[in-house]
Amino acid sequence: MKLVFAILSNDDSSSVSSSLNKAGFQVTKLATTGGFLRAGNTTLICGCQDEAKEEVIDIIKKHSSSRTEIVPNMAGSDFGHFVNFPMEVQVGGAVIFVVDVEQFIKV
Ligand code: 2BA
Repeated sequence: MKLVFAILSNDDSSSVSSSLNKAGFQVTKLATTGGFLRAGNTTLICGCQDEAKEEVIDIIKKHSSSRTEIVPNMAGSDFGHFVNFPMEVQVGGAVIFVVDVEQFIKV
């Protein structure tokens, strides 16, 4: 058995966890914070059979793949006005750890 930890953007967490559920995998969702940016992210924990590991990773990849989005960016001008310069930012992506499970017990 494997335990898959996926650290991903909060924006992608619902789509990833519901897709895992639909495919028959159980998921635990933790509200976490990145140590570097100190921004909120989501950590999903998913226990699965060894042979299902690739399917779990594929679902996570599919629903959290890195992409660019245009976001509004207000900048002050020399004339005291604020000007809107939309900018492209990289969002999404996931950091995935897969570990072996020694025992899985439900009591
Ligand atoms: P990523 O490498 O994509 O990491 C996204 C988040 O995944 C991290 O958030 C952290 O919560 C988790 N994570 C990544 N690698 C990990 C590991 N080996 N062990 C445990 N958790 C891990 P943040 O720590 O807030 O980092 C956000 C982004 O800032 C990182 O994106 C990376 O692009 C950059 N970054 C992180 N540490 C950095 C550093 N020391 N110097 C420069 N850039 C850094």
